[in-house]
Amino acid sequence: MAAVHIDESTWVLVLTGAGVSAESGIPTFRDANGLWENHVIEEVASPQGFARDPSLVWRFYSERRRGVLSCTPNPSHTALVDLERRLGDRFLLVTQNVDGLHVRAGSQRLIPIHGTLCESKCSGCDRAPFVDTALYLDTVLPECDRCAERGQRSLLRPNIVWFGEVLDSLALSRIESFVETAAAERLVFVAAGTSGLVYPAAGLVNVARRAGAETWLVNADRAANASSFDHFVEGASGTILPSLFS
Ligand code: BV8
Repeated sequence: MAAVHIDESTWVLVLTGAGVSAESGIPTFRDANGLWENHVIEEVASPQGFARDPSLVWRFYSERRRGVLSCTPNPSHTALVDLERRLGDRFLLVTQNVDGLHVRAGSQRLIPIHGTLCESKCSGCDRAPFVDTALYLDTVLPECDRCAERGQRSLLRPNIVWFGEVLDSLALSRIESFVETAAAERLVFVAAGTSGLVYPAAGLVNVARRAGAETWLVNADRAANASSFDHFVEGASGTILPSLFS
């Protein structure tokens, strides 16, 4: 099988999507055909959806919290931890996944660009997001105690970047500076387990290409942006990633 050549001048930027958690038993968005309980996910995973029916949105995220808490990392995740330990500062992992499995596998040089499922934050104040594995399945929804101290009422929300919300600018600039530094030597970009449909994540391959990167797609099928990659390795990431890097 094709292998990504790694030497002392190689920097590796990895982007993962729901496909790398599929072998841990977490259904991908494509598996669900973009639906949940017959709701279009983009509508539930949006500020408008939360404003319209916060109980429904909390049910959606609470059921996913319950799901991920019973799952464990798979060889896709551990392969990326091994690569990080081998490359150190010359490695960066950007994930679209909110399931926390990369952290549980041991990844440290990690940017969760779409947030973290088992964290909550306030929809009304700028308190920092906090770990929260509670399930909110009934109509009594969690409220911010800090806002309450000020006599205000604000609902807590999952610490997730919803459709229509901008990504954290600090995260994006951290990615850009990694690409810029790496481009001075040799940059390899690998996207794994992603359909290449959601932006700006799906555009990362073009950012890497403009910096002269060698680009690889590891996916069970041809992603929407597959033509932007130099190499396409078709199959399960849990099988491919452990032996992809020479
Ligand atoms: C933004 C958290 C600027 C939620 C997620 C209209 C209005 C507003 C915005 C837009 C609009 N139209 C378009 C946009 C932009 C929008 C977008 O891209 N929409 C898409 C649907 C067209 N993007 C945004 O809104 C982003 N923000 O643009 O801000 C802005 C602001 C206002 C107005 C305009 C612009 C925010 C995007 C972040 C959304 N949040 N996650 C949650 O998780 O609940 S996205 C969510 O869906 C995931 O995080 C993930 O990113 C995405 C699903 O993608 P994948 O991870 O790729 O998963 P998928 O199931 O699709 O694919 C899995 C793949 O794995 C498959 O190809 C499969 O074959 C493969 N696979 C399966 N098993 C395996 C495997 N591969 C290997 N091995 C296996 N074993």
